[in-house]
Amino acid sequence: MIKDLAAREDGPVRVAGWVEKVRDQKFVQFVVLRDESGAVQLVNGGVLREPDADNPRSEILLERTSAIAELTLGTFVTVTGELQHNERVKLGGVEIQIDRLEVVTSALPDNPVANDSGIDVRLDWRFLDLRRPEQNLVFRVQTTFEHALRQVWIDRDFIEIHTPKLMASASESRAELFEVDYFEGTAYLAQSPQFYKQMAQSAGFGGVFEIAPAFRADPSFTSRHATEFTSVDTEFSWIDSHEDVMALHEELIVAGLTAVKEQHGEAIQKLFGLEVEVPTRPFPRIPLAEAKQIVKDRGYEVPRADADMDPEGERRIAAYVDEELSHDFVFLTDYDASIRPFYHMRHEGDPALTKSYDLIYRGVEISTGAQREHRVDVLEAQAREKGLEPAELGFYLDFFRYGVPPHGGFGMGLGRVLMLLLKQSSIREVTYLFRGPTRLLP
Ligand code: AMO
Repeated sequence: MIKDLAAREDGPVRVAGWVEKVRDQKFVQFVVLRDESGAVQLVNGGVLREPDADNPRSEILLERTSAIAELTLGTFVTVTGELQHNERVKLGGVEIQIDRLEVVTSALPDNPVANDSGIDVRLDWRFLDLRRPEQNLVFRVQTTFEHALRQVWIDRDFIEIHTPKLMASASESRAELFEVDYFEGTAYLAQSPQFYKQMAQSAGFGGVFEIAPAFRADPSFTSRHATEFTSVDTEFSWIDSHEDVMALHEELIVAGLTAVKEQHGEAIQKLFGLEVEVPTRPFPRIPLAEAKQIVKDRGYEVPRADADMDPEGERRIAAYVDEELSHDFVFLTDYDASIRPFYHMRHEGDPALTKSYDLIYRGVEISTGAQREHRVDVLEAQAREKGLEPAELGFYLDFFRYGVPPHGGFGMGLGRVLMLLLKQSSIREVTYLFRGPTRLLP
């Protein structure tokens, strides 16, 4: 790997990578070669443009000179040569004097992705876009973040589950449901593993987690919505309230960001100009009604008093938390039952409020969590209240008819976390292959 060259001693080496830059000067040629780990400068000091009868290596030198002169950017080559440490070389302090350069696969000369290409061109040519070091880093960060979360779950003895993405009914709002032909009937793409992660509680699994695709037929073109996104889900038993869910949530976020800082802090600083900030625990908690009042007192009224916090409200409450409490995260708690799904548990003393929360990170909702209602009669009544007939919920209600412990969990959008962590303008930048209302390719 190219990144390991600096630690090696001078001497013969063999490297492979993509041609990133060519400087073809009269007496010397330079090539910058990149692989997924880094870049190195190659030098051809034996430039020969005309045959030289006195030079026994004339033919080899001529061939090498013209091969380098003809290299197109993005061509994949292998090179053997002499590694030399040289402090004056900015790129890693080493260079390779080329002995032999072999083109493995050449690139078309008209690379459609230039540095200033717009997001749509870059997404059309995502494989070329992903060759950029900052894009590569996004997915290394994602790998580290997911790994750290998995470690927390595994340390707590949770079980990883893989729930079906083809379903017979909706699991969240019916308005955002993708329908697919399914033999003689219809199936729906899972919007969330909600029902199945709760099923694991009735199945006696204790704690479960899943990191998997979720689908929402949401026609919006915002920077935070995708029609297919990666949902980070967990659910666990024996909780007293949504407080327990928030405590696990904090632990996971802190573990994820600590690992990202340790493993990629320097690279993130270099490529994104950002310091990774690991939040302190506990994260601030503000009941939704109070949060609305705070933003109102600061000059912004959430459009409908009985509605969810809108994006502007989220930005404003986050600004307040940042100013007053110096925190990037805030749990908005105790949402009105009228704006929450039927399966959220309500407060004993105040059934108009749910034991639920949204987690806001740098002004954007990244997660919803709650304690779930586990008493089947209450669950049925809450479903009816939302216009859902218990018969429609068939198998789901059965989970609660054979003994189920109190439980709760959350779902978190992985793309949103990455977007906010790396301060990117859109979820498109941090999704391997983005899916939106007008994008199904590549
Ligand atoms: P909710 O619908 O709030 O809750 O979704 C949870 C989180 O998933 C992410 N998300 C999205 N990300 C990108 N594009 C979308 N279209 C999109 N929709 C949602 C968000 C959101 O906060 N079953 C509950 C979770 C639970 O209670 O366990 C649920 O799905 O980051």
